[in-house]
Amino acid sequence: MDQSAMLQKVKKRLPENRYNHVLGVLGTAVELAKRFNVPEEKAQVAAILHDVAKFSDRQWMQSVIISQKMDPLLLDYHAELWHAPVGAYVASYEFGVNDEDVLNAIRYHTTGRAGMSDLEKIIYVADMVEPNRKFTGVDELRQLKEQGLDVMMEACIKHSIEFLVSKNQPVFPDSLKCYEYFTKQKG
Ligand code: DGI
Ligand code: FE
Ligand code: FE
Ligand code: FE
Repeated sequence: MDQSAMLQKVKKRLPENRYNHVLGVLGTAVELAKRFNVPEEKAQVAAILHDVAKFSDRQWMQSVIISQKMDPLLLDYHAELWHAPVGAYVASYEFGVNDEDVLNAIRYHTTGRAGMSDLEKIIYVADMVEPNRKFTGVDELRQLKEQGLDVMMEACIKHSIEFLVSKNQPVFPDSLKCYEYFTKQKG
């Protein structure tokens, strides 16, 4: 499927503000892909599809997690996390995506994980800093692109974990392992 067909199909599945977020992620991901030498086309497909399952039925997502043998721990955590791995499944089965790096970028865009590829990092940070995002501190995160993709990714995962902790929310282990991965490198 070509990218304009993908965009049309995604548009039909999402409310207008969520579709605008997808377009924001697309623009930011392309910019970061150019800057950090990641194939633009992979960044485009991952960005277009990253939230494809955001409005999927909860019961259905639960059944996909079980039938596809995804991490069962997901079911013990907030259902908001499910659209990322289920989105990778939809990208594969409904959109014909078979590039494993693109699928991983969709799969881990909400939690992050240890040992992310550059494409995974780009989608994670683009999701967080795209132009429609307005939270306190987002401009500082945007500026970190000048200091490199790892600096930007580390700051973004740290911000996400701090936000969850401040709201007394549980943090999914992949997010903690992602944080640990970056901080450990520096000893
Ligand atoms: O889908 P988006 O809104 O564009 O963004 P997202 O996929 O990064 O995150 C969706 C939500 O998931 C967001 O409100 C924060 C939440 N979230 C991310 N990581 C964790 C989490 N919630 C819990 N409980 N634990 C996590 O580790
Ligand atoms: Fe998402
Ligand atoms: Fe995110
Ligand atoms: Fe998103």
